[in-house]
Formats: sequence, structure tokens, C-alpha cells
Amino acid sequence: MSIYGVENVSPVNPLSYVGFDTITSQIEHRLLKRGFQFNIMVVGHSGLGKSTLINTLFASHLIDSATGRDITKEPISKTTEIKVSSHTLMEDRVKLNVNVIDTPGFGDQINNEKVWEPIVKYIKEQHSQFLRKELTAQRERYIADTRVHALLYFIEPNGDGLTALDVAALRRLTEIANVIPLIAKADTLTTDERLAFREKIQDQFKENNFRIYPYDLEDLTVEELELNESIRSIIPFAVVGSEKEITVNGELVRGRKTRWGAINVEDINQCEFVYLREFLIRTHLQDLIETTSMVHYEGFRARQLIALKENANTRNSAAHMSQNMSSLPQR
Ligand SMILES: Nc1nc2c(ncn2[C@@H]2O[C@H](COP(=O)(O)OP(=O)(O)OP(=O)(O)O)[C@@H](O)[C@H]2O)c(=O)[nH]1
Ligand SMILES: [Mg+2]
Repeated sequence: MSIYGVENVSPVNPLSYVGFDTITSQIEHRLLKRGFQFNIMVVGHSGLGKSTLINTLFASHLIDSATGRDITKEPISKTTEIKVSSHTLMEDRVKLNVNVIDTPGFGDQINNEKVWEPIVKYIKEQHSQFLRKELTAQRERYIADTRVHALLYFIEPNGDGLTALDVAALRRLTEIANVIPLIAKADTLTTDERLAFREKIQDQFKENNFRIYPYDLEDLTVEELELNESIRSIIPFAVVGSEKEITVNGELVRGRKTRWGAINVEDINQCEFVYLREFLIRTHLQDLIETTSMVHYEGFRARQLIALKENANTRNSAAHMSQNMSSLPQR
């Protein structure tokens, strides 16, 4: 028996209708009112189509809330600093606030050592801001979430595999965020080359023990585990991005003209862009948000609080020691 003497309580059927079965619609109402926040970041070597893919991903839906301009209509230039743009997408009654964090490519600097550090710093800074807000006495009822939920990592389609820089960057980034690797500019590889390249990269992930998203957490159902397994088999997704529309078979589609003809990025026989979009938005959006909070942020939070406690203990014992010293008889 528990300390309250309540055990194996059998369900009670109220005599008249109470109405708590509406709790799901009450929750839905509150969630719809507030909307959802999703923060996505793109990272990788320079010129791999990071900025372009972000535009392709949300098609023509990205209106920059700061300037009111549709960013997909603006020319893409080289990204030189970490740039966050906020957008609101509306579908049916659901409001999705998307923050896109575009980052400058690796490989432009003379010294490429630790070029990923500003990105690591940015991710940690968002965790630390969230923690500070959580720990204030007058906590906000709803803390704005700027934590990075998905990090798209672009791999150069060189046929050889990950570079030393990729390995070092991925080692660090997979520890702190949900990393989703992509084979960039997949239109520059043939289908066979793509498959061979993917296998090579999957082997490198294994050799290096990288923790690549999605994770098989304990509370997943058999179906969810199976879905994750099938997704893992096509990671890294081979994607093609495009900033413009072209005509394929008389139809206007988002695509690129290549050596082998025209590629429609939305065609699943030509690249895996659609699979990536489904995965990000339709099947794993909520999981990406939850995993960020429960795995990455939680780890950060625990480490910070332990460090804080240890600091306080050291300070206390130092104060204690100096008190004891001052009470020692003077010689
Ligand atoms: N072949 C091919 N070219 C692409 C693709 N995506 C983008 N490009 C082209 O690659 C060039 C660089 O694209 P960006 O989107 O600016 O690349 P980025 O990774 O943001 O570059 P940085 O900001 O300099 O790191 C542009 O000329 C794009 O048109 C693709 O999927 N395939
Ligand atoms: Mg860019």
C-alpha cells in the first residue's frame, strides 16, 4: 500500500457528465493560440547550397518578419555572418514560427582550425539564455524558445567522403544538437555514385561513433523505431536546392538544369529533397523540438547546475577556511 493508502483505484463513472473529456480540445486551443516554434540551422563547407536549400525547403512561404520581404525572391549571396531570420507559416489553424539560422561556410578562412566554434558558441548561448530565464525568480509563463532544434549539415559531393574538417566539426556538433547530414548538390553525382558515397559516409559515421539524429529513445513504439530505422538507411539525404523555377514537360517547377537534363527537386526519383522535408516537417517536427529540450538542453542544464553548486561549495569552504584562519591565535 502507498503512504496515502491509495492503490489500484478502479475507475469511477460520474453519475452525470462532468466534461473533463474536453481537456484535449482545451490543450489544442491553447497550443493553437500560442503557435509552435521551430528553429533550424544550416552548417557546412562554403558554397554547398545552404542558403539556397533553406529557400527551397519552405518554397515561397518565407516572409521575413523584420523586413516584410519574401526572402525566397531575393538574390542569394555569400553568407558572411550568422544570420537569423524569423518567419511565420500558417496552415489550416496551425501557426508555425520558424527561425532560420544561416551560417557562413567553412573553408574561406586562412586558418580553418575550429571554424565551427562560433556555431557551437551560438547553440550553447541559446541554451544558456533559456536556463537564465528559467532560473529567474519571476519566471515568464512561456519562455521564448531560440534553441536550435535541427542542424542540417552539408557534405560536399566529392565522392571521397567526409573531410578531416567535417569529422572534427561533426564530433563537436553531434554532442550538442540534432544533426541531420545531407549530401549537398546531389545533381552533380550519378545515382550509383550517390549510393556509393552514402555508404562511405555511413561507415565513417559508425567508425567515429557519431550520434546522428533520429535517436532511438526508450519511450518509442515499435512503429516509431521502424520509421527511424528506415530513415537512417537514407541518411545522409541526397538533396538538390534551387532558387528558381524551370519548365519541365511544360510544367513550371522548382528545379535546376544540369549536364544530364533538368532536375525537378520535388521529384522523389531524382533526389531526396521531398523525403527530407517530410521528415523535418511532417514526421519529426515535434520529436526534434522535444529531443532538443530533453536530451541536449537537459545535458547542458545539468552540467551548468552541477558547476554552479561546486562553485558555491568551493566559495563556502573558502569563506569557512578564512573564518577559521582569522579565529586562529595571532603569533
Ligand atoms: N548544382 C547545384 N548547385 C547548387 C545547388 N544549390 C545551390 N547551388 C548553387 O551553388 C551556389 C552557392 O549557393 P549558396 O546557397 O549561396 O551556398 P552556401 O552554402 O550558402 O554558400 P556560403 O554562404 O558561401 O557558405 C549558387 O550558385 C547556387 O545556385 C544544388 O543543389 N546543385
Ligand atoms: Mg550561404
